[in-house]
Amino acid sequence: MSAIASKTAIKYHLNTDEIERYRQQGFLGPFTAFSQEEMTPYREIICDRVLTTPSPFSPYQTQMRHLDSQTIWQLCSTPAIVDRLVSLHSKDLVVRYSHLFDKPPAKPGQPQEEYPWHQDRWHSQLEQIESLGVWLAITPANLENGCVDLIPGTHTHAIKKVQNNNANFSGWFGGLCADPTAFNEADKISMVLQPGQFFLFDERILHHSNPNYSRERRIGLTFRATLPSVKLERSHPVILLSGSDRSSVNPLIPPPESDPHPLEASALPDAAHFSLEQRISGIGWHLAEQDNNIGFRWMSERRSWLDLSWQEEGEGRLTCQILHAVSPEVLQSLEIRVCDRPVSLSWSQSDRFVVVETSVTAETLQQYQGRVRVSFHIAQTLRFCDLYPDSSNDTRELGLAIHSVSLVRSG
Ligand SMILES: O=C(O)CCC(=O)C(=O)O
Repeated sequence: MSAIASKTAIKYHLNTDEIERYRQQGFLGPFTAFSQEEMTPYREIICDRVLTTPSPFSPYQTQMRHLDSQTIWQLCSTPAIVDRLVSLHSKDLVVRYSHLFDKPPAKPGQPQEEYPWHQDRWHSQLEQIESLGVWLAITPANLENGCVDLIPGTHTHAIKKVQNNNANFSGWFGGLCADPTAFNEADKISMVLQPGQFFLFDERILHHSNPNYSRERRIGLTFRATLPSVKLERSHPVILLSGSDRSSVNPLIPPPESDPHPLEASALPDAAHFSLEQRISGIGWHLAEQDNNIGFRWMSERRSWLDLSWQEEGEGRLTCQILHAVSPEVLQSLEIRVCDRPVSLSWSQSDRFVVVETSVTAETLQQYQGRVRVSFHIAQTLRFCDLYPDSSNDTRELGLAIHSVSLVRSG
């Protein structure tokens, strides 16, 4: 792998006033990287092929997609963004993280997706802040659909975080938000953006976004660029954005050359026996793990699903082996749906597993033509670090750990 990114002359310099403003405010923009027309095909690929497929490097389909989607990489590496990052920071830069913030329209009677006031430093273990943030609008981002709000100047100091049980606050923040007495919300600047526009921000800036009160989803791509010599806390690979990497402290991989594809029904794993350590076509799962040679995946969400190939006719018998549950209550709350229809479960215990079984009608199984979707629904996810504060630093949201799913013809 070449440790030198191909590069032409810098075209989109920031001037000294802009650099000074960035240093003082902790953010800068909006700038335009793409026209709205140019964004249309990018948005389609993101919605159809990226947000519908699992991320090979994260339990969340929204994260680290610059590593497996050429479209996401093209957006991150466009000169209008890279040149400005370079003129702010350094000519040697890698991308260490990306996240598609896909905010659905708020539904009446359900918690609304609001990102509380926070500093990204909370999530980052980097010793020094050597990290630049970019937020690029994939759809419009405005006051109605919850664009990002920022408080100028808050990047210079750490703001205390406090517990907040506001049901609207996104699970990404573990019930925490910035101490509301530590800043004045009236100072906020709202980043209203058209698709293709972006802003730059310091990872420590205090920011937030409201629920989406429009009828369309609001999608933004955010990523972090850092110096190649910053050793990352996780062993994720990085991709060179600009300049060269002489330090080799992180695994360096080349940019992706294609986009992921949801599997065709014929390419899906056979429903007769699917072990969750295999590549999964589905959403809401942590990366595969092993416990005493038994492969499994934890559910990362309250609804996790997978698709399997079903070429049979007639009724089927579905069996699922559950290896662990984050709590007995979470296990008891399990509902399974097959092709979006609830099924009634019978429960038993084998030596290692809790086994749930059900029969599924032929009509249900024929619904998706060759594909059967099995979805697991639980009342909540929990974190071991909250359940066992003295003995666990596992901060992942967890539900059930599933070992296998099997669907065979029964009639
Ligand atoms: O997209 C949003 O609404 C929030 C973004 C955010 O919190 C972040 O990029 O850290």
